[in-house]
Amino acid sequence: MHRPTIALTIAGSDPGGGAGLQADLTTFTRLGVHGATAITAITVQDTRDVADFDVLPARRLADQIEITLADLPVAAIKIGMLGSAENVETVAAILAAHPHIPVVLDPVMVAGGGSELATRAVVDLTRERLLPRATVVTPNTPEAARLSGHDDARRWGETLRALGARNVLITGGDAPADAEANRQSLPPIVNVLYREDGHMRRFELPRLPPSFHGSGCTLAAAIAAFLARGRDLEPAIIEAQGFMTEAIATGYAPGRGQHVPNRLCPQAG
Ligand code: PXL
Repeated sequence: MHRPTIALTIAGSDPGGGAGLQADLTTFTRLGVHGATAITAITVQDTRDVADFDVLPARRLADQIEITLADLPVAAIKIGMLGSAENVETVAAILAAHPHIPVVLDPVMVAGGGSELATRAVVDLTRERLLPRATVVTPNTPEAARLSGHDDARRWGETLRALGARNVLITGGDAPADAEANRQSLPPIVNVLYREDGHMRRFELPRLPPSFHGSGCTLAAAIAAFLARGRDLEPAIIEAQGFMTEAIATGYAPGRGQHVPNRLCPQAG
């Protein structure tokens, strides 16, 4: 009996299928990985913005993760929106009992449309309790600033590593406000990896359209999928970025608002 590799996402639901849990699951599936899911929050949003969300009680989140880890051989975990300080604490406590599973931490703070998805307490506890457990943390630039507590972009990587993250991938996809008009002349996205051996590596990707939704989730989920499939971190990042490049190039707007990466794209690792 063939059993595919399994990855678990711990994330919030986006009913439109662009971001969050749905982005993770479609990415896992596209990359040949069976996706298990633990829901942290139920957002009410369309492709323009988040209207509201409910956070699941921490006990119910713990139940989902524990029953899954007791049953399935989960080879990697991706963490997205957690929704409450209690949920952060709960996930940290469970992960402490599973020290060998690689963890991709996407420190979700703000939705593509601008709504806040994390309180200050969530950010503070994520820094304290989850950063030290992450195989890699994948903040975009505003998230890197908030997590590291300062605005000096040259020191974000080193600060986050000093706070305990083994590897830090700072993603540069946040488009400037006038990006739509100037898309052709914009520089590429630069992602920077700060590695646990102290070295740094820059990656360039084609620029996104300005109003993109679910790209952070998709990249982090793709890294988790390749880690689950046994890649080392850097090859996993490179393959995940290759997948993203294709998904962005063929991205589409499924509704009246933002674009989403095309996770159905034909090329996949
Ligand atoms: O893209 C960040 C994100 C993560 N998780 C959920 C979201 C969003 C953005 O909207 O809704 C559930």
